[in-house]
Amino acid sequence: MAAVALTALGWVLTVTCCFSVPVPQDEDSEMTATDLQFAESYLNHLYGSPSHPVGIRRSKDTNGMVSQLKEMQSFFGLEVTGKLNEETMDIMKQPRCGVPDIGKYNFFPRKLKWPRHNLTYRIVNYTTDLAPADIDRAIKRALRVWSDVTPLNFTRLRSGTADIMVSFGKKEHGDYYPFDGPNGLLAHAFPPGEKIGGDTHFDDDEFFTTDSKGYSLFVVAAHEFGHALGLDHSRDPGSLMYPVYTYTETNTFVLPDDDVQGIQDLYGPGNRDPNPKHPKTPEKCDPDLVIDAITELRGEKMIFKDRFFWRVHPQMTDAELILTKSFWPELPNKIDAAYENSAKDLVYIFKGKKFWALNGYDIVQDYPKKLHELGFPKSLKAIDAAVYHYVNKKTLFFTGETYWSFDEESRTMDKGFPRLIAEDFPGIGEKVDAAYQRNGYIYFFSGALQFEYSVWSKKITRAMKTNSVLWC
Ligand SMILES: *[C@@H]1O[C@H](CO)[C@@H](O)[C@H](O)[C@H]1NC(C)=O
Ligand SMILES: *[C@@H]1O[C@H](CO)[C@@H](O)[C@H](O)[C@H]1NC(C)=O
Ligand SMILES: *[C@@H]1O[C@H](CO)[C@@H](O)[C@H](O)[C@H]1NC(C)=O
Ligand SMILES: [Ca+2]
Ligand SMILES: [Ca+2]
Ligand SMILES: [Ca+2]
Ligand SMILES: [Zn+2]
Ligand SMILES: [Zn+2]
Repeated sequence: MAAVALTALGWVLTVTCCFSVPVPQDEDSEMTATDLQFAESYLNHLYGSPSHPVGIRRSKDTNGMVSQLKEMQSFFGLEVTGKLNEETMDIMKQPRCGVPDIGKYNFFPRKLKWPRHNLTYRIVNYTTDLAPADIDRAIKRALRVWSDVTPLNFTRLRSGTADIMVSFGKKEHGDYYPFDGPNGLLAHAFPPGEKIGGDTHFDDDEFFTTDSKGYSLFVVAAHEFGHALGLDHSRDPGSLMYPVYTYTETNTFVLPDDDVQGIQDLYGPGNRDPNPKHPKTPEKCDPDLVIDAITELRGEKMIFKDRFFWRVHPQMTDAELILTKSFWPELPNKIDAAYENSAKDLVYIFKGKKFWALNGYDIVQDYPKKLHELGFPKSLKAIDAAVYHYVNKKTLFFTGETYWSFDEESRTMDKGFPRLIAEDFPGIGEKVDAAYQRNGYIYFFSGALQFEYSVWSKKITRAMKTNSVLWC
Protein backbone atom coordinates (compact mmCIF):
# COMPACT_ATOMS: atom_id res chain seq x y z
CA MET A 1 0.00 0.00 0.00
CA ALA A 2 1.58 3.26 -1.05
CA ALA A 3 0.43 6.69 -0.20
CA VAL A 4 1.72 10.11 -1.05
CA ALA A 5 2.24 12.53 1.77
CA LEU A 6 3.04 16.19 1.70
CA THR A 7 5.29 17.46 4.41
CA ALA A 8 5.58 20.97 5.71
CA LEU A 9 8.63 21.27 3.48
CA GLY A 10 6.51 20.64 0.45
CA TRP A 11 8.41 17.48 -0.34
CA VAL A 12 6.42 14.70 -1.88
CA LEU A 13 7.17 11.44 -0.20
CA THR A 14 6.20 7.91 -0.85
CA VAL A 15 5.04 6.33 2.34
CA THR A 16 4.45 2.63 2.48
CA CYS A 17 2.08 1.25 4.96
CA CYS A 18 1.56 -2.17 6.32
CA PHE A 19 3.74 -4.88 4.88
CA SER A 20 1.71 -7.72 3.50
CA VAL A 21 4.51 -10.30 3.53
CA PRO A 22 5.53 -11.82 6.87
CA VAL A 23 9.05 -11.15 8.13
CA PRO A 24 11.25 -14.09 7.03
CA GLN A 25 12.82 -15.74 10.02
CA ASP A 26 15.54 -18.21 10.76
CA GLU A 27 14.33 -21.79 11.10
CA ASP A 28 16.17 -22.26 14.40
CA SER A 29 14.89 -19.11 16.01
CA GLU A 30 11.70 -19.03 17.96
CA MET A 31 10.22 -15.59 17.54
CA THR A 32 6.97 -14.73 19.23
CA ALA A 33 4.14 -13.02 17.38
CA THR A 34 5.08 -9.83 19.24
CA ASP A 35 8.67 -10.12 18.00
CA LEU A 36 7.52 -10.49 14.40
CA GLN A 37 5.21 -7.53 14.72
CA PHE A 38 8.02 -5.52 16.23
CA ALA A 39 10.43 -6.48 13.44
CA GLU A 40 7.83 -5.53 10.87
CA SER A 41 7.34 -2.10 12.35
CA TYR A 42 11.10 -1.68 12.68
CA LEU A 43 11.66 -2.34 8.99
CA ASN A 44 8.67 -0.22 8.19
CA HIS A 45 10.31 2.59 10.06
CA LEU A 46 13.63 2.03 8.40
CA TYR A 47 12.44 1.98 4.84
CA GLY A 48 8.83 2.72 4.52
CA SER A 49 6.90 4.94 6.67
CA PRO A 50 7.35 7.86 8.95
CA SER A 51 10.73 8.89 9.99
CA HIS A 52 12.59 11.18 7.86
CA PRO A 53 11.88 12.78 4.52
CA VAL A 54 15.20 12.09 2.88
CA GLY A 55 15.61 8.58 4.18
CA ILE A 56 12.53 7.20 2.60
CA ARG A 57 13.07 4.56 0.04
CA ARG A 58 10.92 1.77 -1.18
CA SER A 59 12.35 -1.59 -1.88
CA LYS A 60 12.39 -2.44 -5.57
CA ASP A 61 11.87 -6.18 -5.44
CA THR A 62 8.64 -7.82 -4.43
CA ASN A 63 10.34 -9.84 -1.76
CA GLY A 64 11.49 -6.59 -0.21
CA MET A 65 11.77 -7.76 3.37
CA VAL A 66 14.67 -10.11 2.62
CA SER A 67 16.75 -7.39 1.02
CA GLN A 68 15.77 -4.93 3.75
CA LEU A 69 16.86 -7.37 6.41
CA LYS A 70 20.10 -8.02 4.51
CA GLU A 71 20.86 -4.33 4.21
CA MET A 72 20.11 -3.76 7.86
CA GLN A 73 22.25 -6.76 8.94
CA SER A 74 25.12 -5.52 6.80
CA PHE A 75 24.86 -1.99 8.25
CA PHE A 76 25.18 -3.31 11.79
CA GLY A 77 27.97 -5.77 10.91
CA LEU A 78 25.82 -8.84 11.59
CA GLU A 79 25.86 -12.05 9.59
CA VAL A 80 23.90 -11.28 6.41
CA THR A 81 21.16 -13.93 6.17
CA GLY A 82 18.09 -11.94 5.10
CA LYS A 83 16.27 -13.74 7.87
CA LEU A 84 15.22 -12.62 11.28
CA ASN A 85 17.35 -14.18 14.02
CA GLU A 86 18.22 -13.44 17.63
CA GLU A 87 21.12 -11.07 16.91
CA THR A 88 19.08 -9.05 14.43
CA MET A 89 16.19 -8.89 16.88
CA ASP A 90 18.56 -7.74 19.66
CA ILE A 91 19.74 -4.81 17.54
CA MET A 92 16.17 -3.94 16.57
CA LYS A 93 15.14 -3.75 20.20
CA GLN A 94 17.87 -1.32 21.20
CA PRO A 95 16.76 2.27 21.80
CA ARG A 96 17.65 4.39 18.83
CA CYS A 97 17.20 7.46 16.72
CA GLY A 98 14.10 7.84 14.56
CA VAL A 99 16.03 8.86 11.47
CA PRO A 100 16.30 5.75 9.28
CA ASP A 101 19.44 3.70 9.88
CA ILE A 102 19.93 3.12 6.21
CA GLY A 103 19.61 6.55 4.67
CA LYS A 104 19.39 6.61 0.92
CA TYR A 105 19.07 10.03 -0.52
CA ASN A 106 16.97 9.30 -3.57
CA PHE A 107 15.14 12.58 -3.92
CA PHE A 108 17.79 15.06 -2.89
CA PRO A 109 21.49 15.49 -3.34
CA ARG A 110 23.44 13.92 -0.50
CA LYS A 111 25.21 16.76 1.14
CA LEU A 112 22.47 18.91 2.60
CA LYS A 113 24.00 21.70 4.66
CA TRP A 114 23.26 25.14 5.99
CA PRO A 115 24.40 27.95 3.72
CA ARG A 116 25.31 30.12 6.77
CA HIS A 117 27.53 29.58 9.79
CA ASN A 118 25.56 31.63 12.31
CA LEU A 119 22.48 29.59 13.14
CA THR A 120 19.71 30.10 15.64
CA TYR A 121 17.87 27.66 17.89
CA ARG A 122 14.83 27.91 20.09
CA ILE A 123 13.63 25.56 22.80
CA VAL A 124 9.91 25.67 22.04
CA ASN A 125 8.76 23.64 25.02
CA TYR A 126 10.03 21.38 27.78
CA THR A 127 9.65 17.89 29.16
CA THR A 128 8.69 17.62 32.83
CA ASP A 129 11.43 14.98 33.30
CA LEU A 130 14.05 17.65 34.00
CA ALA A 131 14.22 21.19 35.34
CA PRO A 132 14.11 23.76 32.50
CA ALA A 133 17.60 24.95 33.42
CA ASP A 134 18.95 21.39 32.99
CA ILE A 135 17.28 21.12 29.59
CA ASP A 136 18.70 24.49 28.50
CA ARG A 137 22.16 23.36 29.59
CA ALA A 138 21.94 19.95 27.87
CA ILE A 139 20.81 21.55 24.59
CA LYS A 140 23.52 24.20 24.74
CA ARG A 141 26.21 21.60 25.49
CA ALA A 142 24.94 19.36 22.69
CA LEU A 143 25.21 22.20 20.15
CA ARG A 144 28.65 23.09 21.45
CA VAL A 145 29.81 19.57 20.55
CA TRP A 146 29.48 20.64 16.90
CA SER A 147 30.42 24.32 17.10
CA ASP A 148 33.69 23.39 18.88
CA VAL A 149 34.97 21.64 15.76
CA THR A 150 33.47 23.85 13.00
CA PRO A 151 32.98 27.57 12.21
CA LEU A 152 29.30 27.12 13.17
CA ASN A 153 27.87 29.48 15.77
CA PHE A 154 24.53 28.94 17.55
CA THR A 155 22.50 31.78 19.03
CA ARG A 156 19.47 31.10 21.19
CA LEU A 157 16.15 32.79 20.41
CA ARG A 158 13.40 33.03 23.03
CA SER A 159 10.60 33.70 20.57
CA GLY A 160 9.85 33.66 16.87
CA THR A 161 11.21 31.18 14.35
CA ALA A 162 14.72 29.81 14.72
CA ASP A 163 16.59 27.59 12.29
CA ILE A 164 16.57 24.72 14.77
CA MET A 165 13.26 24.51 16.62
CA VAL A 166 13.59 22.08 19.54
CA SER A 167 10.47 20.51 21.03
CA PHE A 168 9.18 17.54 23.01
CA GLY A 169 6.12 15.67 21.80
CA LYS A 170 4.38 12.31 22.05
CA LYS A 171 3.04 9.99 19.32
CA GLU A 172 1.74 12.15 16.46
CA HIS A 173 3.16 15.57 17.24
CA GLY A 174 2.50 17.64 14.15
CA ASP A 175 4.81 16.32 11.42
CA TYR A 176 3.26 12.97 10.33
CA TYR A 177 6.28 11.13 11.78
CA PRO A 178 4.75 9.91 15.03
CA PHE A 179 6.75 8.61 17.97
CA ASP A 180 6.09 5.18 19.40
CA GLY A 181 5.62 5.47 23.16
CA PRO A 182 8.34 4.47 25.64
CA ASN A 183 11.69 3.15 24.22
CA GLY A 184 12.26 2.33 20.56
CA LEU A 185 12.52 5.71 18.86
CA LEU A 186 13.92 8.39 21.14
CA ALA A 187 14.03 11.45 18.88
CA HIS A 188 14.38 12.58 15.29
CA ALA A 189 15.61 15.61 13.40
CA PHE A 190 15.16 17.07 9.94
CA PRO A 191 18.14 17.81 7.70
CA PRO A 192 19.14 21.42 6.96
CA GLY A 193 16.54 23.42 5.08
CA GLU A 194 13.74 25.95 5.32
CA LYS A 195 10.83 25.67 7.75
CA ILE A 196 10.87 22.22 9.39
CA GLY A 197 14.47 21.68 8.19
CA GLY A 198 16.84 21.42 11.15
CA ASP A 199 13.97 21.00 13.61
CA THR A 200 14.61 18.48 16.33
CA HIS A 201 11.93 16.54 18.20
CA PHE A 202 12.26 14.41 21.33
CA ASP A 203 9.83 11.65 22.27
CA ASP A 204 8.28 12.88 25.52
CA ASP A 205 7.24 9.32 26.35
CA GLU A 206 10.91 8.71 27.20
CA PHE A 207 12.41 9.51 30.57
CA PHE A 208 15.19 12.01 29.87
CA THR A 209 17.87 12.57 32.48
CA THR A 210 21.25 14.19 32.98
CA ASP A 211 22.76 10.84 34.05
CA SER A 212 22.50 7.16 33.11
CA LYS A 213 19.18 6.51 34.92
CA GLY A 214 17.08 7.36 31.88
CA TYR A 215 18.14 8.49 28.41
CA SER A 216 20.73 11.24 28.61
CA LEU A 217 19.17 14.30 26.97
CA PHE A 218 22.64 15.58 26.15
CA VAL A 219 23.64 12.40 24.28
CA VAL A 220 20.36 12.15 22.35
CA ALA A 221 20.41 15.88 21.49
CA ALA A 222 24.04 15.86 20.37
CA HIS A 223 23.25 12.98 18.00
CA GLU A 224 20.09 14.63 16.63
CA PHE A 225 21.84 17.96 16.07
CA GLY A 226 24.29 16.03 13.89
CA HIS A 227 21.32 15.26 11.61
CA ALA A 228 20.01 18.83 11.90
CA LEU A 229 23.39 19.96 10.54
CA GLY A 230 23.37 17.47 7.67
CA LEU A 231 24.98 14.27 8.92
CA ASP A 232 23.76 10.77 8.16
CA HIS A 233 24.10 7.75 10.38
CA SER A 234 27.55 6.21 10.65
CA ARG A 235 28.47 2.52 10.67
CA ASP A 236 31.29 3.21 13.13
CA PRO A 237 30.05 1.81 16.45
CA GLY A 238 32.28 4.31 18.27
CA SER A 239 30.75 7.36 16.61
CA LEU A 240 28.09 9.68 17.99
CA MET A 241 26.19 9.24 14.71
CA TYR A 242 25.84 5.48 15.20
CA PRO A 243 22.07 5.01 15.27
CA VAL A 244 21.88 3.09 18.55
CA TYR A 245 21.89 4.94 21.87
CA THR A 246 24.77 4.42 24.30
CA TYR A 247 25.18 6.39 27.49
CA THR A 248 28.21 8.71 27.71
CA GLU A 249 28.97 11.12 30.53
CA THR A 250 28.36 14.73 29.56
CA ASN A 251 31.38 16.19 31.32
CA THR A 252 33.96 13.88 29.82
CA PHE A 253 32.38 13.57 26.36
CA VAL A 254 34.74 14.21 23.45
CA LEU A 255 33.39 14.02 19.90
CA PRO A 256 34.81 10.90 18.20
CA ASP A 257 37.06 11.32 15.18
CA ASP A 258 34.56 9.78 12.74
CA ASP A 259 31.99 12.50 13.54
CA VAL A 260 34.63 15.24 13.36
CA GLN A 261 35.58 14.08 9.86
CA GLY A 262 31.90 14.02 8.86
CA ILE A 263 30.98 17.51 10.06
CA GLN A 264 34.24 19.10 8.85
CA ASP A 265 33.56 17.60 5.45
CA LEU A 266 30.47 19.82 5.38
CA TYR A 267 31.61 23.00 7.13
CA GLY A 268 35.38 22.83 7.49
CA PRO A 269 37.28 23.10 10.78
CA GLY A 270 36.84 25.88 13.31
CA ASN A 271 39.58 27.61 15.25
CA ARG A 272 38.58 27.09 18.87
CA ASP A 273 38.53 23.33 19.48
CA PRO A 274 39.13 23.03 23.24
CA ASN A 275 39.88 19.31 22.98
CA PRO A 276 41.69 18.53 19.74
CA LYS A 277 42.23 14.86 20.66
CA HIS A 278 39.24 13.04 19.18
CA PRO A 279 39.09 9.32 19.91
CA LYS A 280 39.54 7.01 16.95
CA THR A 281 37.85 3.66 16.73
CA PRO A 282 40.49 0.88 16.85
CA GLU A 283 41.23 -1.15 13.71
CA LYS A 284 41.32 -4.85 14.48
CA CYS A 285 43.88 -5.70 11.81
CA ASP A 286 46.29 -2.93 12.75
CA PRO A 287 49.66 -4.81 12.67
CA ASP A 288 50.74 -2.86 15.77
CA LEU A 289 47.56 -3.64 17.68
CA VAL A 290 48.07 -3.71 21.45
CA ILE A 291 45.16 -4.78 23.64
CA ASP A 292 44.10 -3.75 27.15
CA ALA A 293 42.57 -7.00 28.40
CA ILE A 294 41.11 -10.28 27.23
CA THR A 295 38.78 -12.87 28.73
CA GLU A 296 36.31 -15.51 27.76
CA LEU A 297 32.64 -15.04 28.62
CA ARG A 298 30.46 -18.14 28.31
CA GLY A 299 32.53 -19.50 25.43
CA GLU A 300 33.00 -16.23 23.55
CA LYS A 301 36.19 -14.18 23.63
CA MET A 302 36.07 -10.55 24.69
CA ILE A 303 39.05 -8.44 23.68
CA PHE A 304 39.14 -5.02 25.31
CA LYS A 305 40.70 -1.97 23.67
CA ASP A 306 40.00 1.63 24.73
CA ARG A 307 36.22 2.25 24.98
CA PHE A 308 35.45 -0.98 23.12
CA PHE A 309 35.61 -4.71 23.14
CA TRP A 310 35.58 -7.15 20.26
CA ARG A 311 33.30 -10.08 20.70
CA VAL A 312 34.50 -13.23 18.97
CA HIS A 313 32.12 -16.16 18.71
CA PRO A 314 33.90 -19.54 18.65
CA GLN A 315 32.37 -20.56 15.30
CA MET A 316 32.67 -17.20 13.61
CA THR A 317 35.73 -15.60 12.11
CA ASP A 318 34.28 -12.10 12.21
CA ALA A 319 34.68 -10.05 15.35
CA GLU A 320 31.97 -7.63 16.41
CA LEU A 321 33.15 -4.30 17.87
CA ILE A 322 31.03 -3.05 20.76
CA LEU A 323 31.22 -0.07 23.10
CA THR A 324 31.79 -1.40 26.62
CA LYS A 325 29.26 1.07 27.99
CA SER A 326 26.53 -0.21 25.71
CA PHE A 327 26.68 -3.51 27.64
CA TRP A 328 27.64 -2.23 31.07
CA PRO A 329 27.04 1.54 31.45
CA GLU A 330 28.60 1.55 34.94
CA LEU A 331 31.98 0.16 33.83
CA PRO A 332 34.82 2.59 33.14
CA ASN A 333 35.67 3.44 29.55
CA LYS A 334 39.07 1.78 29.47
CA ILE A 335 39.89 -1.23 31.61
CA ASP A 336 43.14 -2.79 32.87
CA ALA A 337 42.40 -6.51 33.10
CA ALA A 338 39.67 -9.13 32.95
CA TYR A 339 39.23 -12.83 33.71
CA GLU A 340 36.46 -15.37 33.81
CA ASN A 341 35.84 -17.76 36.66
CA SER A 342 33.90 -20.27 34.57
CA ALA A 343 33.01 -22.41 37.59
CA LYS A 344 31.11 -19.48 39.11
CA ASP A 345 30.02 -18.01 35.74
CA LEU A 346 31.50 -14.66 36.70
CA VAL A 347 33.73 -12.25 34.81
CA TYR A 348 35.89 -9.88 36.81
CA ILE A 349 36.88 -6.49 35.38
CA PHE A 350 39.71 -4.39 36.82
CA LYS A 351 40.43 -0.69 36.53
CA GLY A 352 42.85 1.10 38.85
CA LYS A 353 42.21 0.08 42.45
CA LYS A 354 38.66 -1.10 41.73
CA PHE A 355 37.16 -4.29 40.33
CA TRP A 356 33.69 -5.42 39.28
CA ALA A 357 32.05 -8.86 39.02
CA LEU A 358 29.76 -9.40 36.04
CA ASN A 359 27.13 -12.06 35.69
CA GLY A 360 26.14 -11.75 32.04
CA TYR A 361 24.69 -8.27 31.57
CA ASP A 362 24.42 -7.65 35.32
CA ILE A 363 26.98 -6.19 37.66
CA VAL A 364 26.94 -8.24 40.87
CA GLN A 365 25.71 -6.36 43.94
CA ASP A 366 28.24 -4.80 46.33
CA TYR A 367 30.71 -4.16 43.48
CA PRO A 368 32.98 -2.41 42.66
CA LYS A 369 35.31 -3.64 45.40
CA LYS A 370 38.91 -2.62 46.13
CA LEU A 371 42.04 -4.48 45.02
CA HIS A 372 43.29 -4.82 48.60
CA GLU A 373 40.18 -6.88 49.44
CA LEU A 374 41.80 -9.65 47.36
CA GLY A 375 44.94 -9.49 49.51
CA PHE A 376 47.01 -7.03 47.47
CA PRO A 377 48.96 -4.35 49.34
CA LYS A 378 47.01 -1.11 49.66
CA SER A 379 49.78 0.70 47.82
CA LEU A 380 49.16 -1.25 44.59
CA LYS A 381 47.61 1.17 42.09
CA ALA A 382 46.54 -1.20 39.30
CA ILE A 383 47.10 -4.64 37.78
CA ASP A 384 48.17 -5.33 34.21
CA ALA A 385 46.48 -8.64 33.46
CA ALA A 386 44.67 -11.58 35.08
CA VAL A 387 44.01 -15.18 34.08
CA TYR A 388 42.07 -17.96 35.80
CA HIS A 389 43.45 -21.44 35.66
CA TYR A 390 40.56 -23.90 35.87
CA VAL A 391 42.69 -26.97 36.74
CA ASN A 392 44.17 -25.75 40.00
CA LYS A 393 41.51 -23.06 40.54
CA LYS A 394 44.09 -20.29 40.86
CA THR A 395 43.98 -16.84 39.35
CA LEU A 396 47.27 -15.30 38.30
CA PHE A 397 47.55 -11.51 38.52
CA PHE A 398 50.33 -9.69 36.67
CA THR A 399 51.69 -6.40 37.96
CA GLY A 400 54.81 -4.96 36.34
CA GLU A 401 57.62 -7.52 36.48
CA THR A 402 55.89 -9.69 39.05
CA TYR A 403 52.85 -11.92 39.37
CA TRP A 404 50.61 -13.14 42.17
CA SER A 405 48.64 -16.33 42.66
CA PHE A 406 45.15 -16.14 44.16
CA ASP A 407 43.29 -19.19 45.41
CA GLU A 408 39.70 -18.97 44.19
CA GLU A 409 38.49 -21.65 46.65
CA SER A 410 39.71 -19.96 49.82
CA ARG A 411 39.60 -16.44 48.24
CA THR A 412 43.10 -15.69 49.62
CA MET A 413 46.41 -14.76 48.07
CA ASP A 414 48.89 -17.67 48.03
CA LYS A 415 52.00 -17.47 50.22
CA GLY A 416 55.35 -16.73 48.60
CA PHE A 417 54.02 -14.21 46.07
CA PRO A 418 54.64 -11.95 44.23
CA ARG A 419 57.25 -13.78 42.17
CA LEU A 420 59.19 -12.63 39.09
CA ILE A 421 57.44 -13.22 35.75
CA ALA A 422 60.82 -13.72 34.03
CA GLU A 423 61.69 -16.57 36.42
CA ASP A 424 58.48 -18.62 36.09
CA PHE A 425 57.39 -17.71 32.55
CA PRO A 426 60.66 -17.10 30.73
CA GLY A 427 60.39 -15.59 27.28
CA ILE A 428 57.02 -13.85 27.54
CA GLY A 429 58.54 -10.43 27.95
CA GLU A 430 58.95 -7.91 30.73
CA LYS A 431 55.35 -7.00 31.21
CA VAL A 432 52.00 -8.61 30.39
CA ASP A 433 49.24 -6.51 28.78
CA ALA A 434 46.56 -9.19 28.81
CA ALA A 435 46.17 -12.95 29.22
CA TYR A 436 43.61 -15.75 28.84
CA GLN A 437 43.70 -19.51 29.03
CA ARG A 438 42.27 -22.21 26.80
CA ASN A 439 42.74 -26.01 26.71
CA GLY A 440 45.79 -26.05 28.96
CA TYR A 441 47.50 -23.09 27.33
CA ILE A 442 47.86 -19.57 28.64
CA TYR A 443 48.03 -16.88 25.96
CA PHE A 444 50.13 -13.92 27.08
CA PHE A 445 49.89 -10.62 25.20
CA SER A 446 52.80 -8.22 25.29
CA GLY A 447 52.75 -5.30 22.86
CA ALA A 448 52.05 -6.47 19.32
CA LEU A 449 52.97 -10.11 20.19
CA GLN A 450 51.23 -12.97 21.90
CA PHE A 451 52.84 -16.10 23.35
CA GLU A 452 51.18 -19.47 23.67
CA TYR A 453 52.44 -21.04 26.88
CA SER A 454 51.84 -24.69 27.71
CA VAL A 455 50.90 -25.16 31.33
CA TRP A 456 52.02 -28.82 31.23
CA SER A 457 55.42 -28.47 29.59
CA LYS A 458 55.96 -25.00 31.11
CA LYS A 459 57.23 -23.76 27.76
CA ILE A 460 56.33 -21.29 25.08
CA THR A 461 54.94 -23.34 22.20
CA ARG A 462 54.17 -20.52 19.73
CA ALA A 463 54.60 -16.79 19.22
CA MET A 464 52.07 -14.87 17.10
CA LYS A 465 50.94 -11.35 16.30
CA THR A 466 48.48 -9.93 18.83
CA ASN A 467 45.94 -9.26 16.07
CA SER A 468 45.81 -12.96 15.13
CA VAL A 469 43.35 -13.39 18.01
CA LEU A 470 41.01 -11.34 15.77
CA TRP A 471 41.64 -13.61 12.75
CA CYS A 472 43.84 -11.07 11.00
C1 LIG B 1 24.34 35.65 9.96
O1 LIG B 1 25.28 36.15 9.02
C2 LIG B 1 24.66 36.69 7.86
C3 LIG B 1 25.74 37.07 6.89
O2 LIG B 1 26.96 37.34 7.54
C4 LIG B 1 23.77 37.88 8.26
O3 LIG B 1 23.15 38.40 7.13
C5 LIG B 1 22.75 37.41 9.25
O4 LIG B 1 21.97 38.50 9.73
C6 LIG B 1 23.39 36.73 10.42
N1 LIG B 1 22.36 36.16 11.28
C7 LIG B 1 22.41 36.19 12.60
C8 LIG B 1 21.26 35.53 13.29
O5 LIG B 1 23.32 36.68 13.23
C1 LIG C 1 28.39 34.17 17.07
O1 LIG C 1 27.28 34.97 16.70
C2 LIG C 1 27.03 36.03 17.59
C3 LIG C 1 25.75 36.71 17.17
O2 LIG C 1 25.64 36.81 15.78
C4 LIG C 1 28.23 36.98 17.55
O3 LIG C 1 28.04 38.04 18.45
C5 LIG C 1 29.49 36.19 17.95
O4 LIG C 1 30.62 36.99 17.83
C6 LIG C 1 29.65 34.98 17.07
N1 LIG C 1 30.76 34.17 17.59
C7 LIG C 1 31.66 33.60 16.81
C8 LIG C 1 32.73 32.83 17.50
O5 LIG C 1 31.61 33.65 15.59
C1 LIG D 1 5.60 21.05 22.18
O1 LIG D 1 5.41 21.60 20.91
C2 LIG D 1 5.07 20.66 19.90
C3 LIG D 1 5.10 21.37 18.58
O2 LIG D 1 4.43 22.58 18.64
C4 LIG D 1 3.73 20.03 20.26
O3 LIG D 1 3.36 19.09 19.27
C5 LIG D 1 3.87 19.34 21.60
O4 LIG D 1 2.62 18.81 22.00
C6 LIG D 1 4.37 20.30 22.65
N1 LIG D 1 4.74 19.53 23.83
C7 LIG D 1 4.52 19.93 25.07
C8 LIG D 1 5.02 19.02 26.15
O5 LIG D 1 3.93 20.98 25.33
CA1 LIG E 1 13.79 24.97 10.93
CA1 LIG F 1 9.90 6.11 21.94
CA1 LIG G 1 46.07 -4.75 30.66
ZN1 LIG H 1 20.04 9.42 14.12
ZN1 LIG I 1 8.74 15.08 14.80
